[in-house]
Amino acid sequence: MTAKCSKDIEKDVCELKAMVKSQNKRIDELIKHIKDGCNPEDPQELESTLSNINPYIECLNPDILYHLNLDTVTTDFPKVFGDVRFVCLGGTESRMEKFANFIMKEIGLKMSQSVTLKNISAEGHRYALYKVGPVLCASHGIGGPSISIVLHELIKLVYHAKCQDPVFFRMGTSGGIGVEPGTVVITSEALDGQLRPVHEVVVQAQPQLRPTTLDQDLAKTLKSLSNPCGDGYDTITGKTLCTNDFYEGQSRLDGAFCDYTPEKKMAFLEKLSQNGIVNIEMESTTLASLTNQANIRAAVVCVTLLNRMEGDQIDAPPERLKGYDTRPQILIARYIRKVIYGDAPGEDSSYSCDCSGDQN
Ligand code: R2B
Ligand code: URA
Repeated sequence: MTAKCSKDIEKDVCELKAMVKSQNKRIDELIKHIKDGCNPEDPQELESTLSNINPYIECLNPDILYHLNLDTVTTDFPKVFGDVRFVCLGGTESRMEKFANFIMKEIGLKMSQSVTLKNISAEGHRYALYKVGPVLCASHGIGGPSISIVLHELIKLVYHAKCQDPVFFRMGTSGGIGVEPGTVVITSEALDGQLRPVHEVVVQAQPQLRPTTLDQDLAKTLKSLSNPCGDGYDTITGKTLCTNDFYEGQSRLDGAFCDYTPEKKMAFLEKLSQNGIVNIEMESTTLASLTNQANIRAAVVCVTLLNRMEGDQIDAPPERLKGYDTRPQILIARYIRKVIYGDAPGEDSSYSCDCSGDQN
């Protein structure tokens, strides 16, 4: 080994030691700050705070969370995931990887520069999953069926891990109804394609209608963390229409098929607006109903990419779309910091990312 080489190794070891020391210090602080979290004395003794969970799960050993590439025998869930307090979901893998790196900085966790965050579910080849201290970041794909599968498995994950009162968020994109593109919408009520506040699940050939109740206090707290003057864009609360299709389901004129007139399209959007609907997306009813069923607090925060009253195509320049994409993430990061550290609104660092502008 040359002198230069051993010097380099010494430097790396030094850097790693410093990094581990600072991380340990931060983790100690986090544990201290997390108010209603796990009992640090004995996390294994806690009970899950979830309700209505499938009783047959107890008979599974292992329980295989197939799409997340995890199972309860090879992973000690309470040990690995027991500290999770926030589960953040977004459409694409790359958005969630960027959010994971962003939230790591926001909550003050550090990693060596030569290390990258690991996608825990990479081998499942379906969804991405990152863990950053008390924050789990997962991708959910497009539409109800896709988010439903990952939610079943994430809910089982936090159940097996005995996480204490985890909060779930969807951070996404949407089409606005009569609002300025770039507006952030916190969903007050999620309605399905027939404008009902339900999520229809067909079980053994029978349709079941499940309520899409979202936590109103959580929505209010999120709203209170917005800062329209400082942010430079509006954050509003309103109803969200959740459809099973991006084109005909959202009354677009630019799908492969369209059997209605432009007048009918506009009449439908007007009807939505009159019902208090301010945006349209594709996952909110599923997220709301599954979390509601498990007694999990949840919120949906989506940025609008366009005003559907003015068109159907998403034609904003990529740079602008990239900026829009970060807005829900900034709000959710403020919430997480507030819960962990008690930050006052507006104390966060702003998020500028060099990301590739994924949408959904
Ligand atoms: C918003 O954007 C996606 C469609 O482009 C969908 O996942 C959604 O809800
Ligand atoms: N996502 C949707 O579902 N609809 C839009 O118009 C934009 C994003």
